[in-house]
Amino acid sequence: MVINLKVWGQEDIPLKYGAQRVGKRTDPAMQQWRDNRFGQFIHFGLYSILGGYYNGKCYDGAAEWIQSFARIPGSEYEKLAQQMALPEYDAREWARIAKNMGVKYAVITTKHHEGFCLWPSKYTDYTIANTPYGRDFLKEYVEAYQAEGIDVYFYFSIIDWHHKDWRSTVKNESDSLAFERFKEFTLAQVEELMTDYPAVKGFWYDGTWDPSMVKSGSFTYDIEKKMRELNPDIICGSRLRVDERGARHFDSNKRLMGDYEQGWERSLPEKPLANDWEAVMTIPENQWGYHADWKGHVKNADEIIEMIARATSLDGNFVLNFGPKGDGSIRKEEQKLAEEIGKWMKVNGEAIYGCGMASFKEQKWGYFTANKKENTLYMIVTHHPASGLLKVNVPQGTVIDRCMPLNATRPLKLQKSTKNEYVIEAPRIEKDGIYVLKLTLKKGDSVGNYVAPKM
Ligand code: JFZ
Repeated sequence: MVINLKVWGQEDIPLKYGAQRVGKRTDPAMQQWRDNRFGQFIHFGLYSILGGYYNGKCYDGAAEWIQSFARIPGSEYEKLAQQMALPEYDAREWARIAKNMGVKYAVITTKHHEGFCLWPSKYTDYTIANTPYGRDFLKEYVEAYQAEGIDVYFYFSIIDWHHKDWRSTVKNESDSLAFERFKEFTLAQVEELMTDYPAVKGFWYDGTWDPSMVKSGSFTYDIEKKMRELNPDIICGSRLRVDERGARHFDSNKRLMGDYEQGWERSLPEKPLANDWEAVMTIPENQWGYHADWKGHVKNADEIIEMIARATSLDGNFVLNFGPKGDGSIRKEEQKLAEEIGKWMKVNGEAIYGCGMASFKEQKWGYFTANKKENTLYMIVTHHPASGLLKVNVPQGTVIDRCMPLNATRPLKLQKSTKNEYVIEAPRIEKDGIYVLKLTLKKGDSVGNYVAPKM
């Protein structure tokens, strides 16, 4: 089942800046990342003030890219910092919304491509310190989320459109000197974030696709190394890394660079993967930062819950993006969705948190997930059959003792139809909703690819 990316018999290419570790991490910090399963992404920056509009014109591209799409001169764009007053920002309110939605971790844009820093960095003046708001936005955010028991991760863009030493391509000696200085600046900012916000669990890097990065060899290698020196528990996604041959995410020997595959952008894998992975998803189509006009399809709660279920059933994490408004408030549509998802997670979250892939054959009704520690199996039913009968194929010899809907108090009737199949009579429990059945197996039978300990 598991895809092995390494081609058999192929010699390794000697690499100086390839993967720094081979195989999945097994430490508790990484296990916590997996157990969390569901996270929130926040895109917030100066672009949030524009909301997709510049000089009265609407730009339909991703709102956080407006500086580039609308070709706004740096000297003009910079002035937005003077409008960053955040009258509605209340970090505790954001954290409550996230907690209520049921996320266990959150990723916040400390600095997006625009280069504006949400923390008072001592390495640039282009920060929250020099706005009417003035306070340390990031510190308030971290403390509020922490207080709700939500793990905090930092998004950090390597691309920095504002920094004088950033180069998209390195064409000559002077570019090369500038880019060296830029590397020092980036390392200093990462160290600053890790030192001043020691609660941070990991980094979600972005913006390493430009030719300057792809050709730089040691740049991203050194960042990863530095982070691990500062905190061996730190979790780093694969999008940071480029090896000296220009391979991204996976090095030239097909080994994942970083702790989890960070390439699942607005899509989920179809099959199990050999590595840890995380998918990030927008609520509208391709909008991360606040856009006043969401055009096209906007996802509904069940659509998102199904993706969370699918990610869990494939041993991956799922992160849902929010783009708060420039005044610091969270738009109504996002609040409503957060509430709907939260309502479901409160009843059914035990089929998600701490769960992963079960070695049971997928059925048309939805997704299996398993909690291997508890040896329980869950059926997340997204497609209730017209017959009201759910068929469950079990591995030879496996016995299901009990089938309990998570939103009811009485077990459902189980019928063993043939040697390896059970039929569950499941009247639609909650109209039009996704529901979860918890299956208890006979002692010693296994929910996953291991045999449960005998009790
Ligand atoms: C990047 C950013 O440019 C974007 O603004 C947003 O922050 C998003 C989360 O990340 O966009 C990407 C990055 C990688 C891919 C696609 C869009 N990719 O690998 O397909």
